[in-house]
Amino acid sequence: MSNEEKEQKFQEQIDSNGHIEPKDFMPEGYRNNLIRQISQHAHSEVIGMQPEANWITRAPSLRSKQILLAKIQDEGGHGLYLYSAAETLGISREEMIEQLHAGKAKYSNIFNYPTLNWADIGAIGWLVDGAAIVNQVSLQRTSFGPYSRAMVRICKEESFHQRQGYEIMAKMMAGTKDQQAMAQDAMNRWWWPALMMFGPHDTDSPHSKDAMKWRIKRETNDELRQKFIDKTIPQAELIGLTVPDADLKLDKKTGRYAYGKINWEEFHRVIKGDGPCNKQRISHHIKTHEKGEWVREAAQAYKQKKVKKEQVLTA
Ligand code: BYC
Repeated sequence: MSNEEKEQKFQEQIDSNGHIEPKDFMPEGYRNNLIRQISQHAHSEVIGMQPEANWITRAPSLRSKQILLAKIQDEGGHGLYLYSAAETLGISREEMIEQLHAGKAKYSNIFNYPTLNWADIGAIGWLVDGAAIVNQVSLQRTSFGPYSRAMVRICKEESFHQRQGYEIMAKMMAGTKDQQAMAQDAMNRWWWPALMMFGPHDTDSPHSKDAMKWRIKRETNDELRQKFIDKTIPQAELIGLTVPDADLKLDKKTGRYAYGKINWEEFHRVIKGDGPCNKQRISHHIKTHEKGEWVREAAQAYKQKKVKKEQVLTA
């Protein structure tokens, strides 16, 4: 088959909602777009453990500590599924980590903001995992098989994360005046960065056109952001939180909310490395990665020993 015929067959497979598997033919642009997106997704899961881990020792009860520990462990697991999915495209985990440490690979804007108090843990679960799940439910139908299957597993855990965050916010809103003020303050600080998680508007999103044609993305950045807004505002109102956007307006006919202007200058500054916590997040990752070298070496040595033993037994 000529390259053109292969590309046509590839696109037909995608258009008929089929999956592309690692050993199938794929255009280089498809492979590179996926490596970029999946590795950045994996880095987000792992870097996202840091702002939450900050509160494990200060969780207000044994129950909340157990829940937070389980959630953070889940995030680490999500990162591992995703690194494995990216590795099937021909990049190694070491290369992906190097790109992260060198500032060549991005991770979600949202994890460059600090967690100042317990209400922030509620806001992350409710808003950040809430935004992530809207995006990830859509990605369950992505065209690349290993990414799609990883998303199915991840979504099951993500909905529990969203609920634990909402529970924290609901409890605080049913508490003292000080607790209510803390919850509202967390809402004020996390709302806009959560909307930015969906990426630039469709008209300013360079990767969207190819990603939609190849069904890597099934819905656009703006479509997903709108879904998140429409589903989250009633949840905020139910527990008495005010959404910090004076321009919010419900269109009663469609059930959709018009919303105010997003500060894209802030978004671009943060994803280029100049957010409140970028340096701290990367230097912590580098330090922990270096400290963990003996674990990787031991795992490799164990694997080699096992392979040798199997070779002796089957000789
Ligand atoms: N943050 O052309 P565009 C979680 C970049 S973690 C930073 O629209 P695309 C959790 C983009 O990379 C879940 N950068 O790109 C974990 C591109 O730059 P490059 C995280 C962003 O890829 C722990 C440029 O802007 N979820 O749930 O078509 C605790 C142009 O953008 C962002 C995912 O990662 C951003 N928000 O669309 C708690 C979802 N947005 O690469 C919770 C998977 C854009 O050219 N990813 N950029 O240098 C996606 O769905 C897509 O990659 C995006 C962006 C919708 C994010």
